[in-house]
Amino acid sequence: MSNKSKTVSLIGIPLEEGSGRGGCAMGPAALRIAGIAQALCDLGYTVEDRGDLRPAAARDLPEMERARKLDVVGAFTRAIEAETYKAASEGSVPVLLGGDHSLSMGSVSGMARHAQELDRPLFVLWLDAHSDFNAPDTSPSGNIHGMPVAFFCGKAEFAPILPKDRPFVDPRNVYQVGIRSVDEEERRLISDNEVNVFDMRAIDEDGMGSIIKRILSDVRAADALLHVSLDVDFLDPDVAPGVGTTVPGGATFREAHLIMELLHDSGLVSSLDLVELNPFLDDRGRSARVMVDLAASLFGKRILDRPTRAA
Ligand code: HAR
Ligand code: MN
Ligand code: MN
Ligand code: MN
Repeated sequence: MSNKSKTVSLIGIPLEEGSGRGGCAMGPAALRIAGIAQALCDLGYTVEDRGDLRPAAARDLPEMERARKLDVVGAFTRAIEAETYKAASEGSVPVLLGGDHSLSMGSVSGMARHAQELDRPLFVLWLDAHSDFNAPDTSPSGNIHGMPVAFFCGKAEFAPILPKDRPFVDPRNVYQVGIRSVDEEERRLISDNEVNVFDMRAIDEDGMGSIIKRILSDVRAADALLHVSLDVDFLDPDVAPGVGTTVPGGATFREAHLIMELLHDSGLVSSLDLVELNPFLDDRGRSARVMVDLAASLFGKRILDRPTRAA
């Protein structure tokens, strides 16, 4: 996206109940302290911080042993869906400051509603160690942050969180990159549903640049909106230790940085999640700063000017 005159809406999501442990609720504060607003201002955007969403737990949602804290996560899903949709409809780029990854149930659903109104498809780039395609009946943990992709693709129903007739994302329009931790039944689900998965082996064999360029050319060919969801654990734990579910062998800072620069050059990104940052587990704010730096690159920060090459 090209900066000047564009508005970016920061939406804080102090949600940790989807993750089964404490800490992610401090994520929005850490991202703000690490300078997310200033970094985007410096790039020429109008930055509007909409503060933190803090909905009351939904009393109509049942307790489910296989979907823990559904009343809290469901209430957030509704509030996030509405706020993301609203920001996008007003012409700004929603940036969700997480918060655990269950927040994407709301952000992606809100963008799907926006895309439907524009009569365009929504594609999702999922940068994560995990596929997050569990459903309550397949999840080994019952933690909802392992289920958002199945939810926004219409493949995991809990109890009626959002209207049944809402638009879903076609799983064939979901591209997962960095994957290296998939549960047994989840493996079958992502393959049956034809999710595009680029695991670490694919990255090592083909290179990050060529994979991302392929994905971006699919997005462009479909004239789609693109939502990017960046989980801290996409990165190697040496780069970003501030997350509850580290998995060794993750993306390097250079690979992540290249993705962000290619995304910026493409001009295709319409919304972004920054998720799973757990400041309680971080090392003197290092992971928070890495996330802000990557976001800045996605929004156009660059080291040198160079002629833009076709992606
Ligand atoms: N697959 C495991 C589960 O469903 C772990 C999911 C962990 N998810 C995240 N977000 N940390 O990617 O319980
Ligand atoms: Mn995740
Ligand atoms: Mn993850
Ligand atoms: Mn950069």
